[in-house]
Amino acid sequence: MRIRTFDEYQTAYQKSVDDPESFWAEIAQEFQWRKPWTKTLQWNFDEPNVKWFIGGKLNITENCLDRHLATRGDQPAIIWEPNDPAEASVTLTYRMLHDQVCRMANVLKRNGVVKGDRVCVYMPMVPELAIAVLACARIGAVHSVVFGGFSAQSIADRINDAQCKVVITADGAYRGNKEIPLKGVVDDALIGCPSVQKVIVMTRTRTPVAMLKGRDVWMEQELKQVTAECPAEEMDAEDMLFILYTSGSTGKPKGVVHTCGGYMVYAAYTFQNVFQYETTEGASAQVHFCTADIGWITGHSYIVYGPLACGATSLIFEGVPTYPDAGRFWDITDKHKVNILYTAPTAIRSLMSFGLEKVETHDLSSLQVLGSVGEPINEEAWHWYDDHIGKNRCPIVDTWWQTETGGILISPLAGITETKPTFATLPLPGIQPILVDENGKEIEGNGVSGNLCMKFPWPGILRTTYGDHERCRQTYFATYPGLYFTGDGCLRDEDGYYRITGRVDDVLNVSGHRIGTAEVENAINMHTGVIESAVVGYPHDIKGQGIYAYVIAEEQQPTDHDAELTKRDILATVSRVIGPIAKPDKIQFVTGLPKTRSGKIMRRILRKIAEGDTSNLGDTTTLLDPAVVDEIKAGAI
Ligand code: 6R9
Repeated sequence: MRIRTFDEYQTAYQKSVDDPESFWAEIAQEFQWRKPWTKTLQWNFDEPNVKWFIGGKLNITENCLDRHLATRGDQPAIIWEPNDPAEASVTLTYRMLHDQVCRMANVLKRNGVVKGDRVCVYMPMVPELAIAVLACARIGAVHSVVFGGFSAQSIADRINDAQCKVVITADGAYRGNKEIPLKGVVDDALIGCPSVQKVIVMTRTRTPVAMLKGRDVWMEQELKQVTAECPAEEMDAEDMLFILYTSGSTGKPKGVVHTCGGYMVYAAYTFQNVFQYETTEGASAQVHFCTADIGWITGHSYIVYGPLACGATSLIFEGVPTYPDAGRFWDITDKHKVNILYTAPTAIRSLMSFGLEKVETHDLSSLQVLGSVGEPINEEAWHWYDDHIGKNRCPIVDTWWQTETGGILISPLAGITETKPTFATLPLPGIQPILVDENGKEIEGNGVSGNLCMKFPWPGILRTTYGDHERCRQTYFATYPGLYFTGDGCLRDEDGYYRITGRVDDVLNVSGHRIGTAEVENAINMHTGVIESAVVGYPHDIKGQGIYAYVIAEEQQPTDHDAELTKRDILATVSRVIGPIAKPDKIQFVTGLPKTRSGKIMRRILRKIAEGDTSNLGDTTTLLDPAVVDEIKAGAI
């Protein structure tokens, strides 16, 4: 499964196109299956219906844990670095992790969880989060991890959509100098979640929490009641492994569904090859540090499943890049001799702004590979990363992919593919990108740009959106019939290299987090006194994109002081409804929005104004009331 040269890449790529089934079958054979599959692939993108390794039986935790015990039982599987550098870090070997996952799985069973049940996980970035996720997989329960920054309302929506039976959480979380009362947030959420029968609470911050008799149990006490004996449940390759909610251009976030067999094969294959992870055994195993939160797909695939399936050592960091100071990543790199660092452009840009002093005081010589993910990386950040972190000796892999794709689709292979700043470069074996114009017509050749689609399935592609298959079809497979539409715009240069230019739909990418403009608008509109709003993105130096909200308020002539207070209230409302990550950076009060005669908001115009580019707003004659444009221009922030 391991590619070592560019020639091998080209051969593998060609084979994956000529004969995808035998290509993937060969790779899948390297895993541990209880029963082999009878048919490798069955698919159509019309319904859509995609199935890989049909009839195959396995348990992903046997592949991530049990099968490593004989050869690397004493190798660190997880290294945990706490938020506070003064607190001791924790190392869990494969044997210890196996033991703890089995115990936690037994705790779930004790609390009534059976195969197929959905379990919501709302936890800090502690080893117990990875353990909870794997414990679900061990017994065939479906995990739905919700990022610790989401609000009670967002948790409730996700729990209700998936009808979760159990929630796993902690009393609180440390993030930088903040303490977040996770259990309190869960309590608020659960007021409206009748499906939840049990809440398992880990202690982390030991903040006082309400513990409801009959519903809430302490994780530590439960763990005392169980053994470390827990045979893995036999799963079908196409049984659901997890649901992960992500934002789209309309409505509420949708639950992207990944299944056991294909996801495992794809996460592991891409981890191994993109980062060129050396699976030398024992204490000298390479240390992989992915800075994402396990609440996002990057954490699922490249902190938990991909690395563990490959027998790697994965570092979990609880805190933030700037606490206690902006040298924290470099401190961790030095302390744990990190070999692979995988982070987001927004973090790089933020750390750049603190200057080199925090970098140069640390030994970064252990680094061998650098990765980037989540949003387009700008040239300046790419070079800073290359010059000052990698010291021009570490290949940078700019990895493009999505929650829906399960793993990386377009990326260099570290040290193998020649890189080019800001380019995700070439498709991985098995990936067949195609650029299309507005009408779905293929744009052939090089030196072209268009909307990025995929014309053939890979094992990690989403199977459905939970409880609403039609929505999955509509969102990804209906825009261009016969193709999977990514929602991204893309350029293919003269060398056939791909550069992702950003979303072409109404999805924002703020600090690498996906947020739908409609979601933010709905939240703003829930604020009393707001009549209507329109939200667009604008270029932001650190976050990549900032959120710009145009708001029509009932009170049309407020004093500056009142307007300021209302803005703060709107921010508080958005925080409550979605979470702090969705708070607009700028709010402009307007008396009207540019709408077409059919009532559609012309976001193109609002985007231009938000970008500060008002010289050429294009055709505004089709607007219902062209005068509002001048007013908005005049009041732009
Ligand atoms: C993995 C992840 C997906 C969206 C995607 C695209 C953007 C991700 C990128 C990138 C340019 C990269 N994106 N990686 N854009 N270059 N290397 O981030 O998943 O949260 O679902 O976001 O992020 O716009 O469509 P997700």
